[in-house]
Amino acid sequence: MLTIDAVHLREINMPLAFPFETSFGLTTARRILLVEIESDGLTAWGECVAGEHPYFSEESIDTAWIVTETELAPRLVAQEIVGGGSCPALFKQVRGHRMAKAALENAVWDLEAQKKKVALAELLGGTRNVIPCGVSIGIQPSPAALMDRIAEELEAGYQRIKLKCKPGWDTKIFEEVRKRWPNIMLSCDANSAYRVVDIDHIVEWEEFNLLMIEQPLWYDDFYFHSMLQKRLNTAICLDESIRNRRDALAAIDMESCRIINIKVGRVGGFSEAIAVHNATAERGIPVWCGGMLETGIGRAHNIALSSLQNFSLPGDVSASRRYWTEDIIEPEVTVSAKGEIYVPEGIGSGFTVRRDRIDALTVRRLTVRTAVRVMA
Ligand code: OSB
Ligand code: MG
Repeated sequence: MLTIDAVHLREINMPLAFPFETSFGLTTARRILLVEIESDGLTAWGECVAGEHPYFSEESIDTAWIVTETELAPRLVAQEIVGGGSCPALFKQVRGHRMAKAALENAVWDLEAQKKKVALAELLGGTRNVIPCGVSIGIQPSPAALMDRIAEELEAGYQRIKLKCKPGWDTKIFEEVRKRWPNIMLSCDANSAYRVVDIDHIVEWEEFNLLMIEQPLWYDDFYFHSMLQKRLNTAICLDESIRNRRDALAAIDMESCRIINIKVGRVGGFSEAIAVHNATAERGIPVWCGGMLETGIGRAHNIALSSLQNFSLPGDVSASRRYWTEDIIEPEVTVSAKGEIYVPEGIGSGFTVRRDRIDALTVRRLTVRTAVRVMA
C-alpha cells in the first residue's frame, strides 16, 4: 500500500528550441504544469500535457492547475492506495480534465514502480526493449525549409515522417516531398482542419501513399470520419477523438479509423491508455504513441508506455534535443542511428529528474497536503 503525503504543483516556463506550428496555432515556448508526489520518503513526478490555450482539447494549463489544486490532489493525499491503477476510481467523480488526472496518475505509477523496485515499463506490462521512432514536423515558413527539416530527420535515422498540414499546406507539399523521397514512411496530421466539403480534396492524397491521415475532421467526431474512411484506401488515424476505451471501440466498430494514436494525457492516464491498448490489440488495430511537446518527465512516461506490444508503428516520441536546448531529466532522451529509443531497465522511469534545472524554470508553486493547502 502507498500513502501520498503531499502533492506539489509547479508551473515551469520553457522556451522550445524550435517553434512548432500546427493547424491550430504556433507554439514558441511552453507553460507546463508538473506535479511531484511524496510518499514515505520517495518522490515521483508527472507532467500535464495540456497546452497554454485550450486549442488541442478543452483543457489548458490553467484549467489543469485549478482542478488539480481544488479537486484531484485533495482526493489523492492521505489516501491508502494500491498504486497507479487506484487513481481512476479516486478521480471518478470529476468529469473530464483527463490531462490533469493523467499527470497525477502517471506520477503514482512511477512511484509504485520505485516502491516495487521495477522498471515502469515492466509495471505497465511492456515487452519491447526498443521502440521505433518517428517525428512530427510542424508547418514551416516555406516548402524549402520543410525539405531541409525532413532531410535532417531522415539523416538522424527517424523511421517515419509526419507532416502537420492544413488547407494551403497540403497537396502541393505532399507532392514535393514524395517527389524527393518516394519510399519513406510518410503521414500527415491535420488536427481537425478540414470539413465534409473537403472530402474530395482529401481523397486526392491517395496517390501519395501515406501511411495514415491523422484527425482530418472535427476533434470530437466519429461519424464523418467513418464517411471519409469509406472513400479512402489510406488509413485514417484518430487522435483527438479518442478519449477512452469506449471511444476506441466505437471508432473501430464504425470504421472511423484503422489506426489509433494513444496519448496518455488525452485518455486520462496509464490505466486508460493500457485499456485502449488492449482493446485495439484484440481487434488488430495498430497503435502508436503520440507526443505533446513534452519535457523529459512526460517523454520518459511515453517511452515506458510505448514498450507495450501493440505499439507497433513508429510513434512521435523523439529525442529531447528536438525540443529543448537542455532537458529537465538526466540522461536526456536520445535516439539511435536506426531511429530507436532504448527502454530503460532501471527502477522507475529510468531517468533522474533535475530538480536544480526545474527550480530555475519554476514560476509558481503550491503544495497540497492533508486537508490544508499551503502556499510555498
Ligand atoms: O496532434 O500530435 C498532435 C503537438 C501538440 C499538439 C498536438 C500534436 C502535437 C504533435 C507533436 O504532433 C508531437 C511531438 O511531441 O513531437
Ligand atoms: Mg495529432
